[in-house]
Amino acid sequence: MWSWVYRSLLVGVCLLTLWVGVPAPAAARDLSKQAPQDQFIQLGTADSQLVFVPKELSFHNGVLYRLHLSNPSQLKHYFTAKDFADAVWTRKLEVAGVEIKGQIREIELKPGAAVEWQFIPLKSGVYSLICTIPGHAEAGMLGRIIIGD
Ligand SMILES: [Cu+2]
Repeated sequence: MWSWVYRSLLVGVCLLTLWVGVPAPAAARDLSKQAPQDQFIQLGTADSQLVFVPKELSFHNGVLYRLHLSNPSQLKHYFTAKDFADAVWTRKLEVAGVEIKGQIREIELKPGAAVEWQFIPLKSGVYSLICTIPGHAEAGMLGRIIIGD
């Protein structure tokens, strides 16, 4: 009689342990609904240096970013980082009241222009950034973008 009670209790405790020990499935999260994290990059400088400021940007996978690009110089510049662009999901590109959705490959900024790019990095890596205007990369208009976990 008592052994039957003990055995039942033991089985009950084991079942309870199994039940408690099974993790619940993670709640699915809509990554596009995060509040964006702001980052800034300047293409060129007001005194006409051919540089990206900063020269290096760093992002984390799965985080929504709003990258503010601006060109304070007197020359036009390109933000060209094709492999980086392929490693992110673009939510939108916003400029002067216009929103552009879809994959972004390259952004050209005329003197004084500014644009906001919202994206979520998807793939870790170190990507090169370059301004493709002839002579600009040679003069130092190069950078690096890092995506990590
Ligand atoms: Cu340039």
